[in-house]
Amino acid sequence: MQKRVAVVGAGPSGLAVLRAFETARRNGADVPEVVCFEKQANWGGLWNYTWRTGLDEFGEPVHGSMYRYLWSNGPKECLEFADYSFEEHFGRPIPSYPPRAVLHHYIAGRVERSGVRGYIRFRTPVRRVAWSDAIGKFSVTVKDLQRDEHYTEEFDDVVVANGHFSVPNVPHFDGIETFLGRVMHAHDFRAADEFAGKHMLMVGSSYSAEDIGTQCHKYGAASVTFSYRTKPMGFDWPASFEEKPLLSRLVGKTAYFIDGTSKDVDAIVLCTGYQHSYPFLPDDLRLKTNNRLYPLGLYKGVVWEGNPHLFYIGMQDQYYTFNMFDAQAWFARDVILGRLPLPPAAERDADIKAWRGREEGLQDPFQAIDFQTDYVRDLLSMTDYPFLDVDKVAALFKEWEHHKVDGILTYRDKSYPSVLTGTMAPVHHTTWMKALDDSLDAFLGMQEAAQ
Ligand code: FAD
Ligand code: NA7
Repeated sequence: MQKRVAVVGAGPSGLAVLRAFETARRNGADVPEVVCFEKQANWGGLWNYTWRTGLDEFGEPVHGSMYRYLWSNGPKECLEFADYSFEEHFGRPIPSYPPRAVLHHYIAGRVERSGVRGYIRFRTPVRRVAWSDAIGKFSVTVKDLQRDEHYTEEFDDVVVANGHFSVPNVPHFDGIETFLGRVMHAHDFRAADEFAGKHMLMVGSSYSAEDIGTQCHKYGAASVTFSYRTKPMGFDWPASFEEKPLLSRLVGKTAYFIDGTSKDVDAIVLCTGYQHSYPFLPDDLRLKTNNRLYPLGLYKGVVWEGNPHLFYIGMQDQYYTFNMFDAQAWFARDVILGRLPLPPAAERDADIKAWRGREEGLQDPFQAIDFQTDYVRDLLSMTDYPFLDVDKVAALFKEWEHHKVDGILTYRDKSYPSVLTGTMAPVHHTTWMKALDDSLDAFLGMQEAAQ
């Protein structure tokens, strides 16, 4: 009987898996039947923007954490798929920092061309995955939201690709319940316009704080205060920005910080990260980790230590994204196809520990970039994924870090060469601070106007 593989989620990670199997199939391999369950109505994961927050029309938790006016926070040249360049997709070179809709178009374009949409059952969240030792298979229970019916099917392998930036981590601060303004987590942030003229407090000091804070400034916020727990971001912020240590309490509209200083604010965005959440998995199959470069329990960051028929894609903290998901997907595919025999459990464990040991010694973002570069290189060395010059990608990531330090409001105006084609990206003729329309038409139209 033909083997069956279930994929949970049709975001960039799940789509990478579909594409990996389809590539093998088209090259003549005997591949399993692959079924991808996706709870949203379309593919693209977080890149599939929704205006909704809280629960969707079926009462399901809204997956989307992306907001309007979101532009890529890293150069597109660092995430380019090795087998599908931006130039091929758009028919011409485009600037280095596209807005969300443009990246969604690119992700979707590749999978549309490979014809994998038919493998996806949309509007079908996975509810339960159970392993049976007796039959050596998983039973996967899902809900067809449109029919309002559950059903269960059996699979030989399961690939978990449901993302880990959707279930918010929401700490409590004294007085927050009586704060006289709006409070939300970054997961529910949708548009900066409503905060024009407001004094904003961002709790957190990572990507969401930086990006939502700068975006509020771009759309007219009166001031942006960041509150950090461990260390400040330390950028050379313009005058209306300020970094404060941890928030200790709120009284009325006043935020007090642990250094005794205070600031009156109108709204608070808790940019306090996300929880890994796999409610459909039992404890012995469930990854439990914080957001980090090398979670424990996954051989090569992909194969579940306790059951090598279970795979996780995209569960690391991410410098690399789309092309790393591809490298992981090709690896998982080849393990499933039996092309890559797994070493004994003790060797797998030692390999995990070695990577984790190195991760624990990382001192700065540059070392972290090298770490993830080596991780991707390791995966690529084991499969036939097209050549990707990860050293060039790493060099671009490091340049990007320097450009952020040079100007946190101007780094998106820079251009980088494609690692695949060598073509230098054109400069977008509107600087990021002035580019208020984030639509695909505006981005590509502006591009035409510039030529
Ligand atoms: P996701 O994109 O989260 O996709 C997971 C999919 O699984 C979703 O479609 C979801 O509906 C589905 N799903 C979830 N649960 C179930 C279930 N039980 N059953 C069935 N389906 C399910 N990366 C970049 O490269 N550049 C950026 O600029 C960038 N900006 C970001 C901004 C924000 C605000 C966030 C939150 C992330 C950003 N990222 C960025 C990182 C992002 O994680 C990746 O780009 C990418 O979306 C991860 O893909 P994924 O498929 O692993 O997860
Ligand atoms: P991250 O990168 O996981 O960062 C979470 C931030 O939240 C980080 O600065 C944490 O501080 C902070 N945090 C977490 N808990 C608390 C509490 N209790 N109090 C104060 N601060 C806290 O998540 P992001 O949302 O920024 O980024 C995730 C993805 O979204 C990323 O890939 C982006 O591209 C977009 P710490 O430094 O741990 O002290």
